[in-house]
Amino acid sequence: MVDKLTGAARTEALKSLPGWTEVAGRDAIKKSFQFRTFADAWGFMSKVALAAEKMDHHPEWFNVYNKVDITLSTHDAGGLSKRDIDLAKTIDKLAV
Ligand code: H2B
Repeated sequence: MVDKLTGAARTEALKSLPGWTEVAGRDAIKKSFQFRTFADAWGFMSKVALAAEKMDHHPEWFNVYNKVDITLSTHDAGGLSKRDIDLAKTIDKLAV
């Protein structure tokens, strides 16, 4: 069972993630990524997909052409957990 992130640990974790914001109306975070082309966006998504599978933690995402909107939440916990923070950090590394 995964614990939801709360209190100071949650505040600190969110501070360490530039560009990620809390989603209104649900316990989740989101960030939008923009690339030069669809191929670049898809390449990024492929890398994220492999990393997510390895971490056994998966994004909710939406792609149009060169844009990828990603939402992270832990379904098993019913909200934000450390697993989302770890995946967000991995995603940020793969976006550069
Ligand atoms: N991804 C996300 N975002 N939330 C989860 O709770 C989750 C997941 N659970 N990926 C994992 C898979 C779980 O279903 C497996 C059995 O570990």
